[in-house]
Amino acid sequence: MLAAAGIVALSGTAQAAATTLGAAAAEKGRYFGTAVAANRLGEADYTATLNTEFSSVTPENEMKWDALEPSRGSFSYGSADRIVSHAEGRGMQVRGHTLVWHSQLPGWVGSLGATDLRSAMNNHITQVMTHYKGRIAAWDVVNEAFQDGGSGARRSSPFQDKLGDGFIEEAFRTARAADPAAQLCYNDYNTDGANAKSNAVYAMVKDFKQRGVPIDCVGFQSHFNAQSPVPSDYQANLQRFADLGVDVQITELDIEGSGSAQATNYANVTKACLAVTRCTGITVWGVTDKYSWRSSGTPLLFDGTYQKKPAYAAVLTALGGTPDGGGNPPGGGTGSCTAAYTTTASWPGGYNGQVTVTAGSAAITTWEVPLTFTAPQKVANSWNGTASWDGSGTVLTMRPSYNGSLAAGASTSFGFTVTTNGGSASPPAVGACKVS
Ligand code: G2I
Repeated sequence: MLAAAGIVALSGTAQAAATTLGAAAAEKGRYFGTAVAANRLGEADYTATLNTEFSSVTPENEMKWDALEPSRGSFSYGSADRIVSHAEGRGMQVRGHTLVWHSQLPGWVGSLGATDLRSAMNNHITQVMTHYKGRIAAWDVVNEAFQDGGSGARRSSPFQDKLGDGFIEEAFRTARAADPAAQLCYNDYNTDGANAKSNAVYAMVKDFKQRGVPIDCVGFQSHFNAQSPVPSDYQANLQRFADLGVDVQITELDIEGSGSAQATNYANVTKACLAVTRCTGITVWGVTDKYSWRSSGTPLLFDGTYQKKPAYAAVLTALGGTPDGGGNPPGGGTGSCTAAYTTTASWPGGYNGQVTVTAGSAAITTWEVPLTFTAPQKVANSWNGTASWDGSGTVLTMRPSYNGSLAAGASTSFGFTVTTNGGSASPPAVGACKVS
């Protein structure tokens, strides 16, 4: 039944360009993520933008040591769990950030002697990774362990100072044992071009690969501004790491500035990732300028009122998508469409729904249909469309997953499976089909 519904033929042959960052990145085999703060998830515009545009999340502060293990052996997962469940409910992946870092470290860690510190570090990694086992795509196992400047030396930290250089290797080995399914990353800043610091990280990764120390990926934070611009060898630097046999990811991208200068920088970073086969995804360090850790530099893709900035359009275009002109909701398409709903199967506790989208008297290139579900219903699965949820988690907007073109009068269908979740089995309210 599902298989039959999944192969409904689409008319037309041209591929409709994706209209969101996540969908456009997916067409390139990559994710597009953002840092998320748990205490903003109640803000409707924040969550709507998150749910519509992004396919991966990184908790901005909620998985740091001070948040998760504020006192020794006592773990508090509440805020981090909220982000992980939000992501899982919407098919987004999660980057875990971060297990071992000199900053946001509770005071008790720094006062331990070497033996206790070693066991506290390994215990922290094991407990946290076990709590989230199988649910985190990639972990920043060790963050920012190297000094800035020309020395290429390790940064002083309780771990470095008391356990020596071997702490990084030990952390990665412990991490692999705790969740073998998670990608294990080393993450740092000012390593975005070739320099003494990135050369030192490169040497470490090369050594790890040669000796079989488990490492799968290197994160390039990519915090840029006038003093720290996008390096001209950005792509080459990503490539040399990838050539060591690790994935590379852009993990905390933000670029201070505005207008076309900012847009050009963002486009260049995006193109660099696309040009490196093993660059598997991009994460920007926040949804909106107003909550950025450096908001005065307006470094993100959405402004303080969640309007798309020129940088947004530049990234979307670089990913092969089509900006909708900055409006929200999108508009400006020509032609018209209608949407007709049928329940194709039902059983105690669930039903399958199907919506047929039909173009009006002119050909259309893409469409969207909003569906409002009755809480606590959940959409377990959908096919033949790209689903995005609004902030409240009740309105699902379906768009074409691949080819949105319909000739005049032609139809296509998408479908979904709903679980009633103990509530009513009423079908969704189907909003107007819109050409976008
Ligand atoms: O500094 C930018 C990033 C550099 N790489 C590692 C990232 O983890 C780091 O993120 C920032 C967060 O964006 C900030 O939000 O890390 C900062 C801490 O080092 C975060 O700032 C902290 C403030 O220092 C705290 O006072 C505040 O309570 O954010 C906390 C939560 O808002």
